Amino acid sequence: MSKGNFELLCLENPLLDIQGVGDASLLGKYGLKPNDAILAEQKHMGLYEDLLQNHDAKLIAGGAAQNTARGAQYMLPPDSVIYIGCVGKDKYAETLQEACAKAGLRVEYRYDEEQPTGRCGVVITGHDRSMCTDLAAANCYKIDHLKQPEIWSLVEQAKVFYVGGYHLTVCVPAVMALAEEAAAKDKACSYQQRRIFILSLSAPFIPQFFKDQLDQTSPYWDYVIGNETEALSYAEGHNINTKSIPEIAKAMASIPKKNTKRKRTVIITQGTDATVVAVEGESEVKQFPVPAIGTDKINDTNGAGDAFAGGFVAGIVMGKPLETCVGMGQWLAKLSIQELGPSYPFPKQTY
Ligand code: 26A
Repeated sequence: MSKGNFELLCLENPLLDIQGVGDASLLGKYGLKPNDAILAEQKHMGLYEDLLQNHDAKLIAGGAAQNTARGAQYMLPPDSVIYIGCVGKDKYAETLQEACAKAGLRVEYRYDEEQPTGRCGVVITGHDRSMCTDLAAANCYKIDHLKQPEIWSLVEQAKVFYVGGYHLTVCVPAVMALAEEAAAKDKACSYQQRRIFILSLSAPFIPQFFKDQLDQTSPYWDYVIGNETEALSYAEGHNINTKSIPEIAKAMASIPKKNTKRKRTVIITQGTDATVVAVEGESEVKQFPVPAIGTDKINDTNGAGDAFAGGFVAGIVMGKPLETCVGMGQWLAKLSIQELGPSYPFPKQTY
């Protein structure tokens, strides 16, 4: 396979997942919902030790967009994907680096001097996963790092940017620098150069509590990816008065856009229900059924959405048609839910 040229650059929060199987009483103890993603408060800080000591928790490389980046690299030629974020100078960072190296993902971390690497406590109950994140060093990403000449040159050579919406809690200037870079290059260069900005909605709390930050980015979305709960949360905060996912997708596709040369595409996954895709200016919203999988084959759903995004974005980088990109996303998600946590099978399978 020929090598890539780091066409895809991803930005977000590198985290180590501390994942264990729990029950209603563990969720209750920390006030967690069965299927959610939240930022940890003081009352959650005992969860991590609790998972490790009492729930046989495993340490697995996580961080939503880092999972997506590993997933995209899984499907692309070597040297296709770079991931950027902030970690501490500790063992957890080494674990993350090893996992990324194994996946062939190039990371360009900022190392914080004081904070430890971020952790995400993941409580698995059946096919649900509850995530509680202590960002720590991941919260210390700085635009100065992105603007360092050796990092910025990687930005300049990339063709596609993928930003996890979770990063809107951390460093909006870095997100906006990538968004503007994508739009600017499209203006200056020929259309074929395909500088594309993709954002993931990440979690319902992002449209809810980081609405202003998210709204700054929306004119730049060439693609926006989310699941049904995130779409509903977006609709609620944006006067989209419907609970119909296709209608919400359509409304999101029609938000005014900076780069008018490329139509916006909105992709909403719905677990085992069909993936909904709306394209700006098209009246028909497409639905792509999800290939079935026996429930006995599901290990856990942690990272399923990230894997979908990884496969989808790999398709975009390869310049594949929309239906192929969706198929690639669904395929990778199906592989990932059969693994422990946000992981992909080795030896590698091919699409
Ligand atoms: C800012 N927050 C809350 C987060 C995250 C996060 N990644 C970045 N920022 N909260 C959970 N995750 C990651 O989501 C993956 C599953 O989709 C977890 O680390 C997990 O691997």
